[in-house]
Amino acid sequence: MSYRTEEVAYVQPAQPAAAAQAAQQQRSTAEYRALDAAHHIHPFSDMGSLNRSGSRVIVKAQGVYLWDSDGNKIIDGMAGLWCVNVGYGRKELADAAYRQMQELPFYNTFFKTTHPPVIELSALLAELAPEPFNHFFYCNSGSEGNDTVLRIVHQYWATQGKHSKKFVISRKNGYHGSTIAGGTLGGMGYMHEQMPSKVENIVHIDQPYFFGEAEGNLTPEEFALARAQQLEAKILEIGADNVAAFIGEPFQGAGGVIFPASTYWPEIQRICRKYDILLVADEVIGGFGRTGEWFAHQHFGFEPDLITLAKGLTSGYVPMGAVGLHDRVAKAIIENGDFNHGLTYSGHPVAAAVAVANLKLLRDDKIVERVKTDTGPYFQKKLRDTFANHPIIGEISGAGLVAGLQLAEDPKARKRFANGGEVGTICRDFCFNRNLIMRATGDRMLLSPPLVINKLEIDEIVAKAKYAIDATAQQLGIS
Ligand code: PXG
Repeated sequence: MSYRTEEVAYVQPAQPAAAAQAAQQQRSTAEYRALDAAHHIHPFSDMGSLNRSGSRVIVKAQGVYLWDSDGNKIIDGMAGLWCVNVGYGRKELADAAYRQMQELPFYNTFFKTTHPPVIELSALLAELAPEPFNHFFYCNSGSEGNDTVLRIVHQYWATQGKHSKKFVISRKNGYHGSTIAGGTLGGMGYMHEQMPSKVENIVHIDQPYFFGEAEGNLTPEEFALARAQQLEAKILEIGADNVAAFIGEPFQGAGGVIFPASTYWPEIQRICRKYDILLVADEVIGGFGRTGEWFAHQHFGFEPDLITLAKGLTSGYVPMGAVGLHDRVAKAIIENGDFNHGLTYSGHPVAAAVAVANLKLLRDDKIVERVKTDTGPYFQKKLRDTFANHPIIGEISGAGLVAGLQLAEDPKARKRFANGGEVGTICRDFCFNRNLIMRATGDRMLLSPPLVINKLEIDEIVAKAKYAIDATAQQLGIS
């Protein structure tokens, strides 16, 4: 029996029948596609090619399943875009939004005003986050969260009289969003190439990607330590008096679910403390239960000075981002006059009300706890058992309900495919045909399902992933 039982109140009853769904739909798939192609520019897309092939039109969702406009039922192995932690169709969140829209749909938090939802949310976050995080600044996305991080870091060092601390060190193949600041912080070359300009004073060190980048006979622990020590070398190169912060995702999400060995983060923390540099954990994907801990930095055992939050904060039901400030940073910001940063929708009441309902579900339904003790270990074991000695799987990374599957030409020799991106796309297309959403990033296949997933649904995802990876190997002539 699944723990996500029938008493859960969904917004809409399931209607898997294609005919029933078609009756509800406003337009045919062909009409949707034509209008979409005519008027909608998608993010991160080659629109010419997409318009020729046509988008998949998703029309509704419930639990861990999506339905497209042709009535196909699809299992969502990516929780939307790493965000629908409580699963789709939770009435509690819809009710919270509806009530709040009637009561107070909007008021700002500038000019000496506040409102109950943002107060409740801040108090609840302080309760759920580790002890030194008691203050939160709000925005609308993870990208804006990281822009805000840069503003707070800068203001913090100004209050300390250390005006030369301007450099922020980040990592290649990290992802921190797509605003100019987020994109500069991220280490994605293909994004940098298309930016009109970059934010000044941001530099990158190498990522702790053992499978792809370790040379010689280094163990994962030795390699992770060496990669962490690149931070020290970079600080010494720039001069500690000029370095303000280091930012990293506890595990890289969009970069391929890259989990550093246990030696990495303690060393990063040691270096940051030694040279008096703020340590920022971008928890946009890792936060709110993904690894089985409330925050991914707790999984890796380190204490950041700032945390960036978004996605799972509202389970994606409405947009919201935030930055959590360690007490010592918060104190400096609070006690030193104006902080000239804010957005119209900072602490938006509807988003805040939805976030509160979402966080209470994660806590009171013991969703995060179950990821840690039950479904997370089950998912990890199932994947590792299923793909042990698979001819094209080189490693499985992850913890809790997030995993990366490395496609490899020769797994034992850690030899990647020369055309890894193409192999990933082949595999992704097989998933698509089996109605599984599994993301391909280059030659790594990624899974990050809703945290309410039950064991039967995990079995379904893993079986479909196995089919897709077997089919990929077969197409490549590898067995
Ligand atoms: N930080 C991290 C760690 C992220 O993963 C952002 C910041 C930016 O958040 P917003 O809300 O501004 O998008 C993200 C976003 C992918 C993918 O393909 C990942 C993200 C966004 C879009 C696509 O894996 N992560």
